[in-house]
Amino acid sequence: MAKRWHLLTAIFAIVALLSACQPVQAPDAAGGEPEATEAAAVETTIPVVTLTVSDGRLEAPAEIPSGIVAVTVQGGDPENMPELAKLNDGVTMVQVNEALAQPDPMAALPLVTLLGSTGNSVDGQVIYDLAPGGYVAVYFPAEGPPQSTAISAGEPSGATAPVADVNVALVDFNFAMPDTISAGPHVWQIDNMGGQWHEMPILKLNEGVTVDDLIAMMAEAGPGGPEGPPPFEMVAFWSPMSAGQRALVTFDLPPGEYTVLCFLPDLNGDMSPHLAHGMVRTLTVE
Ligand SMILES: [Cu+2]
Repeated sequence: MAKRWHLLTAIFAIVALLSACQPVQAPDAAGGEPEATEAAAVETTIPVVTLTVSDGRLEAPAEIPSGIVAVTVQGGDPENMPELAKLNDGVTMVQVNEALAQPDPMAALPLVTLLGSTGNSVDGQVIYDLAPGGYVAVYFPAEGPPQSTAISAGEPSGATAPVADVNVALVDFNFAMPDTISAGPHVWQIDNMGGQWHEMPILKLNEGVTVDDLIAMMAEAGPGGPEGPPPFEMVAFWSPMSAGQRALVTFDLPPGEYTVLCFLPDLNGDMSPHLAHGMVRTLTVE
């Protein structure tokens, strides 16, 4: 099959935007002093926002809470999920839609802040701490133009985020994370503490394939990346996330030895994939 494998294709391309100038998400407005008037034992349930792909069409609610929110996707392909992004200050949906209509939808990247997402979470959810304001859900169907839906985040949910037991910091250019974790479900907290965008595919390389092989294949490929069957199995995937963003997701990885790396181009530098700058490491699940 001619499917491109390094995921820098249109889907993630949108995302590819920019990096350098992503605003850091606003400080957690909902995280201050709890309302002390009610019984402290009452915990607010995390509201669930559902993005739906039905017959190739993206649907999303127009209004959602800000603060701690779970986002889930119904329908669609785990390897081609709708992505949620925040509109950068002053950016309008008209501008985003005009950019998405360009031959290269990468044109939308400077306009938004990518939140990152996955099709591999145990519960089908990703938890974010959303600043109030305008967001866009974007979906790149297998055929036809990109689709977008405007979403406005209003009053804080008042919910509290779960406590993570695996912490990953994405930096330029590495993953600060444990070398070894136990098998079974873990709540991962993913923070992009770098200066540009990063992603986190978790791969099982095919027998005999090395990271240097991947770097060479990407260097030889044309725009859009290598074609053909990937020389690895994608065990889990965290999609491109802008600098300053945080999310929580529950992964349940089977025991094994995995390669964690970032294929995204160095937008602030020579455009070579981050793994070529050393953004690759091994994760053992036992
Ligand atoms: Cu990266």
